[in-house]
Order: sequence, then C-alpha cells, then structure tokens
Amino acid sequence: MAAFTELVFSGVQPTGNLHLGNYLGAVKRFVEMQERDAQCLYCVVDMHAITVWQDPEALRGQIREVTAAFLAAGIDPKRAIVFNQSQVPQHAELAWIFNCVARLGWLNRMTQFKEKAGKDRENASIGLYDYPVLMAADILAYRATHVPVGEDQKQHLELTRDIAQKFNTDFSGSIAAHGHGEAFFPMTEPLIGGPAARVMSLRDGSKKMSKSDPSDNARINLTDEADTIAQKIRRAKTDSEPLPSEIAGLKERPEADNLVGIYAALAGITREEVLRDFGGAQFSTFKPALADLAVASLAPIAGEMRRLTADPGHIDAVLADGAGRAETIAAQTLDAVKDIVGFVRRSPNLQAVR
Ligand code: AQP
Repeated sequence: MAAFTELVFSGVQPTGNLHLGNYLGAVKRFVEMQERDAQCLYCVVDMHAITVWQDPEALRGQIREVTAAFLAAGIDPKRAIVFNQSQVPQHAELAWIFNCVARLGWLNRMTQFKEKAGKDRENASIGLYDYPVLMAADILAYRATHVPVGEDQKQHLELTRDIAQKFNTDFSGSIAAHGHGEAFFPMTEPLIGGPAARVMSLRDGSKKMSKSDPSDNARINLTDEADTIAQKIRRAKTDSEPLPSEIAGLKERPEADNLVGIYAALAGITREEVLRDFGGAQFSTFKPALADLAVASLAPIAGEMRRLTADPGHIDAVLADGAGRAETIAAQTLDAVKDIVGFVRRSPNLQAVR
C-alpha cells in the first residue's frame, strides 16, 4: 500500500431509501475526501443493518444499491477501497475484543439506541445495543485517522475515541513491548461539518431526514424521479415569511434554515452566500430554484445507479476486490492486537504436529 498521511474510513447502512441527508452528510463528502492525500475506505455496513430485521433478499439488493450509489456519486473503486463489512471478518473479531474494553455505562448513554429501541427496549436486539462497539471496530480495524459522518454519529465517534484510549492505556506495557510505541490506536478525528451535517425532514424541521421516516415526502430519495423531487420540494413545510438577508434571521425558522442549508450544500457555497442571492425572496421563488438545483445534482446519480444495479455481477466484483484489499490491512491490525492482548496466534512457520 502506498504511504498516505491520512486513512479515511466511513460506512453507510444498506437499509433502503438512501436519501439526500445520507448524500450531503456523507457520500458527497466521501467523494471530496478522495482529493486528499488519503487512503479512503468506504464500507457498506451490512452487519449494522441486521441489528434490526432485514428481509434477506431485499438486503442483498440494498447492499448492491448502496455500492451503486457510492460509484454513481463519484467514488473511484480503484483509488478508494469499496467493500461490504461482512466480507471482512476482522470487523466482528475486533468488535468482540472491544466488547471487553468498552464499559456498560458508556453504552447506556448512547442516544441513538434509546431513539431506535424506543419504548420496547427489552425487545431490541443485543446487536442494536452493541452497534457503537462494532462501529469502533470498523474504524479502528484500519486505524483510521479521519471519519467523515453526519452530525448524528458524533456520539458514536466519541465512543470510538474512548475505546481506543482505554485500549491504549490498559495495554500500554504490551503495546510498547511489541514495538508499537506509546499508543496503538489513533485518536480518530470525526469530520462533521458544512451546511448539511444534519439535513432535516421536509415535513418537520425538528426531525432529521431519515430512511425510516414513514412519510416518503419527508425525504428526497437518491432514486427519486425529477418530477418527484420537484414535487417534494414544492410541498416542503415552510413558514410564510420571505427569506432573511442575514443568517441570524434563520434562527427559530428550522424549515427555512434546512432548505437554505440544502441549497448551500448542493451548490457548494455557504448559507450566507445563499442568503446574499435569495434574501428577501419568497419561497415561491426559492423553492423552484432549489428544485432545479436538486434535480440537476441528483438526476445523473440516479441514472447511473440504475445502470449499475442492472449489472449485479460488476458490483459484486467491485465489492470482492475491495474486501480483499481491506482484509489485507485489517488482518495486520488484528495480528498486532492479538499479540498485544496476549492471545497465542497460529504462526505461518509452525511445524505440523506429528
Ligand atoms: N439527515 C441526515 N443529515 C446528514 N447526514 C445524515 N446521515 C444520515 N442521516 C443524515 C449520515 O449518513 C451516513 C450513513 O447513515 P446510515 O445509513 O449509516 O445510518 P443512519 O444515520 O441511521 O441513517 P438514517 O437515514 O437516519 O437511517 P435510519 O432511519 O435507519 O436511522 C452517516 O454518516 C450519517 O451520519
């Protein structure tokens, strides 16, 4: 592997309906990261997906669809490593070791589990509860230095850092004895930011845009047709005031703030620049401009996704190639971790037992 100064890892769950929030908060930024001096790994996190029930046939299709979205958005599978999590066994292996490092009290504070488990907590899967530990393993199996994610993942990234820190402290003697210096795992930096770090529902500016929202009108799916995108934006909830000229004027106006943020992220400009152009405009002027921009940005991606998903053999080949390259890196990490923890490893030079 070429020597890069950064190692970037991120993942997306194949749980259906990839939406504008996933695109602007994550996938679009994955593409931008390719321009940095970084080895990028982009993972379809299918083991995370099964923390809630998935129909097996649908899941297979969704894994290929997320992969197609990565490629259609501009991720180059020759430069970046594109793969699905379940093909690289080191994720699960490291998660088990991290289960023995992470503390119950840390997981009890995770707000995403509370939101997803809801009132029926006793009936949630253990996997859903343990999700953040597997996520730490995803990232640290590659000793990733940077993780681009949406704002909703901030708390999980903090847990990843806590696990790395505790592992480095608990095993400091062994880490040094095995020649890894003072710290084996890095303090991974979350890359959260820009105008679309948290894209909100089109129907309710207090809720994030989400795959699991029962209302399809709450989100723009990456596979929506142009007419559907325009219609969803036209019907998006707003107030009756014109857009302000200054950012401060968006305070207490979550729906207006959301649409301005979406426009800014799609156009690659700041919220301030959007308001410079549209300050004083009514939504009857702004919404059609936003719809045109959204269609121009998303229609080519949807078209390319349709072309790619028609050839599942090609997608599977991309995933297999990526999994092989990912496993080469993750296996080195796991060998070192097993030595540090004190496991006896199968040596390649071992003589056969007579
Ligand atoms: N609304 C959002 N705004 C900005 N970023 C978002 N992301 C998700 N929703 C938004 C980011 O997309 C990446 C992949 O997310 P995921 O599929 O792994 O999981 P999620 O965050 O649980 O996505 P959803 O759509 O909200 O699914 P459900 O409805 O199942 O909970 C992550 O980087 C995430 O931050």
